[in-house]
Amino acid sequence: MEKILLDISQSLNLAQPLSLIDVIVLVLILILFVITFINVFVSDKPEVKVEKIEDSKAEPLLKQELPGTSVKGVATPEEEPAPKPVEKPTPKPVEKPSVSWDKRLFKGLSKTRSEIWGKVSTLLGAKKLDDEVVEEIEEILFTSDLSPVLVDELLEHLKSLAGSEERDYMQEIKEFLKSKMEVSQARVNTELYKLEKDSKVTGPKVIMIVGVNGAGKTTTIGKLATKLRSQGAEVVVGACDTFRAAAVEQLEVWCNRAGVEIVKAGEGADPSGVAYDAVAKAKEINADYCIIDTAGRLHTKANLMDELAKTKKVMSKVIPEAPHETLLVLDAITGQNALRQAEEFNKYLNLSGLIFTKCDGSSKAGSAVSIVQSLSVPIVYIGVGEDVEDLDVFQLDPFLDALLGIQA
Ligand SMILES: Nc1nc2c(ncn2[C@@H]2O[C@H](COP(=O)(O)OP(=O)(O)OP(=O)(O)O)[C@@H](O)[C@H]2O)c(=O)[nH]1
Ligand SMILES: [Mg+2]
Repeated sequence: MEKILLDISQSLNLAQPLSLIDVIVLVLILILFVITFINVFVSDKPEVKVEKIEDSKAEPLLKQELPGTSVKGVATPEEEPAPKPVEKPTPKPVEKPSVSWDKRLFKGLSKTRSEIWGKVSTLLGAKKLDDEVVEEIEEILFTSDLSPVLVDELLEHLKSLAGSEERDYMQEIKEFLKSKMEVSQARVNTELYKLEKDSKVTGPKVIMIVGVNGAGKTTTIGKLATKLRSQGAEVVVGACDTFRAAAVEQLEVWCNRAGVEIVKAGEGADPSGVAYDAVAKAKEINADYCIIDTAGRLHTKANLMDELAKTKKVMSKVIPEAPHETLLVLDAITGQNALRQAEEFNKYLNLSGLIFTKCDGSSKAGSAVSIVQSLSVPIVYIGVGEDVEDLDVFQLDPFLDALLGIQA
């Protein structure tokens, strides 16, 4: 060993021969050097690959790839603001309904039927109609969204029937409610509202849709446009909710799916101008329908209600009778407050009809009777869900049968 060390020292021309400790220290230094080299140059760090996106393609790429995926194609925050989250659910394509309208209506009204009218029916069927039973029925009916005046009237009516020959009380209740609505319902221009293949209207019929925020205006317009288009009608939709960009996007999705034309403007544009252009477009192409979407608003905000009245008025400059129909969308879940909304909208816009949406879920639907009766404005469409097929023309008898659980 000593000989080898002496030889190495001589061949390196060292002044002193290497000791064993010198060699160990040298070997350790060499190992340290090798480890450092491997760490710095050979380790496989993840590769960050940023591809530049063409301006016009930036948005779709960002939308598709941002949520927790690779960094491919991500622009810096300074260059590109993060896309706004899509607020509204994407509508489903129109399919042949697998469930009939009658069944949808019956299912939609199932909650109010079981919580209100089913209980009333049980009480009326099982016991004699004495004061105690009337009191129990009264308690239930006060949660039905029928106005207190109507509840009192109905109870008086039931009491007047007690003691006489055997009665079908649920049928009596139906006749009572029907009597409160049928005069107004008879005013519906059935030709215009029929959703049937052969119901062709002549010239553009302009339908203005109004209501408080979130009542279901845009969704209803999407469903209507889809249904009308699928019958071959030419439809133009006016996107007059210029308050939010997302509102136009939401309507555009529906219109693209339905294959109908949309007239729109940028965020913050004058809604009256859009309404004017939409009606003008409908006239120019001789469309069958022009449906005007509007921004939701509180019925108590006078300036916003005035703006709506202005939008309504401006359309008559293109077609003197336009809008032919001004329809208020009411969320049935709103209950008795819906009557206040309807009164205010009617004051500003002289409504020609109502659309009752969200009659499924937790709605009591009883407010429909009070509103139709006190405003003398009929319900023209009813919505019982989010699908296109969950909207149909309102018909009094099937509605009351489904509400009360009467087998037609
Ligand atoms: N369950 C149920 N949901 C509905 C019905 N109609 C509409 N909706 C839902 O209600 C929500 C609001 O609907 P929109 O059509 O955006 O309401 P809007 O009145 O246009 O709202 P704003 O434009 O914000 O005033 C959406 O999630 C719809 O899918 C219905 O009949 N039943
Ligand atoms: Mg809307």
